Amino acid sequence: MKVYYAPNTRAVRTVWLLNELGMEHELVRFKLGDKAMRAPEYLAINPNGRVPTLEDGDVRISESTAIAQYLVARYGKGRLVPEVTSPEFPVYLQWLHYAEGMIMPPVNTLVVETILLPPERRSEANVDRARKLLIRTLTAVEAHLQGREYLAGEFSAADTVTGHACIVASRLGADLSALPNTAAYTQRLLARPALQSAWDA
Ligand SMILES: N[C@@H](CCC(=O)N[C@@H](CS)C(=O)NCC(=O)O)C(=O)O
Repeated sequence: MKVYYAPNTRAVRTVWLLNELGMEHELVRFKLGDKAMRAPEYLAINPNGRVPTLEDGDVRISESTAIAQYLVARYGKGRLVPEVTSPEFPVYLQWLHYAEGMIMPPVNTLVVETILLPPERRSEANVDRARKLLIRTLTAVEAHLQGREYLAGEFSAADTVTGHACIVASRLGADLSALPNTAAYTQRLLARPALQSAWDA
């Protein structure tokens, strides 16, 4: 099992889940901005030149949510995913996919507008709109977490994806002070050794 990884990226989700499952893996390390991520050798593996990519024998997947779904389906042995017949299963699917569908689009805008673009090309209007949208998407997480410790019953693969997105959003400046359930949730996740070692991998 090989993971193409860079620190502080969505690749943390994959390594976190592998750690939670206790699965051995090899890391191919990049740093964001490395020319090697756009080199023909890596583009042949991931045509977008992004991380994560998972290789498992002949299997190659490069969407972090799909990787999570694959790992628990193929190797979870029932762990980290609710039973298909359980009422928590559709809840799990909803929140597993929520990160890439809803939280990450405004996060991507904030990364571009506050980190990647040179100052003269940044737009305050884009930043304001992205911040408002991000808070709206996190407010839905907040309401869902009322009375819950995790997104879908017990800790699950959905937390390694959408929980990671909540942590990234707060690190990018999303103010969680009015979102106490989400703030407590991110602290709960950050206390997990499997996440700590994925972050420092
Ligand atoms: N939807 C993809 C997004 C992958 C993605 O955008 N990864 C970022 C890091 S979080 C990346 O590799 N960026 C490098 C670049 O754009 O050069 C996923 O969920 O895996």
